[in-house]
Amino acid sequence: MTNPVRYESHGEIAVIRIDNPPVNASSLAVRAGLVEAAATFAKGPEKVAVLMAEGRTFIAGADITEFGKTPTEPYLPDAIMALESLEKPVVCVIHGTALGGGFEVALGCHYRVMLRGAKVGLPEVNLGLIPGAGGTQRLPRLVGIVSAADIFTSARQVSAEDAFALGIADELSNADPFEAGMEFARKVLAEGLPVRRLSEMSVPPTDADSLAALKKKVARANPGHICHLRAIDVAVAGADKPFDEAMLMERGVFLDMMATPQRKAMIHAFFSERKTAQLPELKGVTPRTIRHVGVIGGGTMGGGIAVSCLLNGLHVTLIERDGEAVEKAHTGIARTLADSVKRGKLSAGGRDQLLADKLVTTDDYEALSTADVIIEAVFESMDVKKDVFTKLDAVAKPGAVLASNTSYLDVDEIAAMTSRPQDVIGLHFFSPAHVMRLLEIVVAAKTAPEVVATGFALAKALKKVPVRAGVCDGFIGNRILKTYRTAADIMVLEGASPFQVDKALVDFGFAMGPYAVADLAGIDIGYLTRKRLLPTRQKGERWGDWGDKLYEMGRLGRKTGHGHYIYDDASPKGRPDPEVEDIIAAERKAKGINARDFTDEEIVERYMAAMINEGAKVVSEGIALRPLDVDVTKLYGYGFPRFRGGPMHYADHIGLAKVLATIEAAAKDDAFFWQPADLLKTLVAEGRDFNSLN
Ligand code: T1G
Repeated sequence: MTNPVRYESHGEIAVIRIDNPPVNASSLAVRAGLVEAAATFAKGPEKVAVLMAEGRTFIAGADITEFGKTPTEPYLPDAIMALESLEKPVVCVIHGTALGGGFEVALGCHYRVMLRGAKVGLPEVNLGLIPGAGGTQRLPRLVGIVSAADIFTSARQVSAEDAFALGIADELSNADPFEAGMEFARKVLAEGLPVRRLSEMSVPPTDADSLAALKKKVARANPGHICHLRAIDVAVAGADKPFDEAMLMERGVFLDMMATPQRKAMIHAFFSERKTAQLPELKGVTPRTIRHVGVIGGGTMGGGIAVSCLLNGLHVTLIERDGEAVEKAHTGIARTLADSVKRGKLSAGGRDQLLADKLVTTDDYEALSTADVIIEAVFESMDVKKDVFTKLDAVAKPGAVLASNTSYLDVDEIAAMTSRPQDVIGLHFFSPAHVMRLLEIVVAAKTAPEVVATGFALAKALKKVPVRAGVCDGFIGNRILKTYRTAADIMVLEGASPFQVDKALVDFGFAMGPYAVADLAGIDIGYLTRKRLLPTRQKGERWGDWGDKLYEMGRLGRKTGHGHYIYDDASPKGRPDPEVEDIIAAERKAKGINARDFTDEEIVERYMAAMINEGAKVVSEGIALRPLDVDVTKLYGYGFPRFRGGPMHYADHIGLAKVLATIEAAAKDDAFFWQPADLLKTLVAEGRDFNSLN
């Protein structure tokens, strides 16, 4: 184990330099190195020490790859105490992102210098944990419980300027980490600044109302999660205890959280979203340069894609069919950018500059002749798309990537409309395109590897989470959605209320149930999908028709104030419409179905079994490369609860045999719909899980 911590003597100043790429995670070697460096400094002639890191960031946190393994000493709290208990001052220099354990190390030092642009944070709750190396005990002693709790329950990154205003940073610097540290160390020597231990400070008084309000906000923002409130509770409990006792309390809660399925699920999500771009087919493949993006269609999707590109520094040429539509598209983009200004994500000057220098809206396809990537986002009709791609083939420069934002149509068929199928790919954005992080990269049969690589490069440029998908109806996300939505419809036909289904799934952790989602997306979307699929329906197949009835009644959901739910001033978030129950009861009667009761547990079991089963089929067919690609798709595009890790991770958690048993039991009522995937049966027979395929 090479020592990633180096000790240097510069006269009266010691420099402790961490070098543990890629993010200086506080691995066992780093922790041991810090303890050793502290001991060397204690015995050495130097009067002040600078703690800094090499590379792009100070310590970015505990080494997540060590989680789940047997903890090894020195533990991080002990390494931090070895620094804090020194009798000579230690100055920590923060650059990049000092997160989690990294920030906790900085809090154990006596002074903190931050480079401008650096950030600190305690994002442990994003991993199902709480700060476990003093973050819930030292930070409150510095900024008070409410400010500290806001930081460690929001997982937000605090800018250097804000950290300075809070007293977290003692100095801001534009120098490099070494120079910044040496300069402050010289100040410590010149002014005789003493050691200053947060563990010896008292927690400032806490305003009870502010704390109560924060707890209420945190609980509402993180339904189903356990770690956020546990973090606040242990900060409160430790505030008036001796520090050593407080630290033992924090460690106890930290180890509790480490043992939870939520922690395992959220670590799975953390690494999975980074693995989706790690594909053998991309090894050694150079993406094409992307500076100028063309967008065809300035509606909701096209406008959102244009805004996403503009906000990430790309030039955009947006095409609409005529002058009026061009004007409308431009106005829509300006309005969305204005919202970004309101939310503080963009300055007003920045918005004006984007509109003036980076955006062209026109009805002239010739303006696309220099575009590197052109994304079609027109009406979901194959004829319309074929017309667009025929025009693109004529004007786009050689090597331009021609992409369709289609959400389910056959990209091979679209590619065949051009003389350059190798340059055609699917880039399926999710609405709103400038907010939703998922990007399905749909690889057609003839798509060239560098075009795939360019799709992934565009995703990175737009800060999206890319998932590679094969060509089928609905690719990964919408194909699986159709299946579990049908499972819900069948349960409603068999006796469950749509409102009971929605509530059971919200209690499971979804942000919304399928019928609230249908109202949000528009009942007309479901109506058109059912009409499109009608010719493919097979004997024995069952589906719900009440959505067509609502459509014919003009009840299109939120946009008309009436769908499954009624949306009005009295109930802006919607209240169940009892008339929908009558419409469904009439449909059951017409179809000769005798309604039965469902428990919430059975609703969740069947809904999840359908999702998992289709996910297994999607992996078997190579539409998704691995189960983790299905998990990431559902987590980032469909509101799957992150603390459950995604449907395939959840299946491993409850056991694949249980999933198969649910499907086989349900098949007694409907053998057509409930057909267990071969992969699921194989894995159960072999005693393996989905993670064995990741
Ligand atoms: N441990 C191990 N590996 C890590 C890591 C970590 N903490 N963070 C990142 N990596 C790897 C990542 O897998 C990828 O590897 C590479 O570094 C670049 O990451 C005791 C218990 C720091 C903002 O939650 O938020 O401290 O794929 O692609 O976009 O209280 O990484 O290249 O092989 O994300 O520039 C708390 C998690 C831990 C921070 C950089 N810390 N990391 O983003 O690069 S818990 C975190 C991030 C803790 C203490 C508790 C980001 C980043 P590979 P990347 P990036």
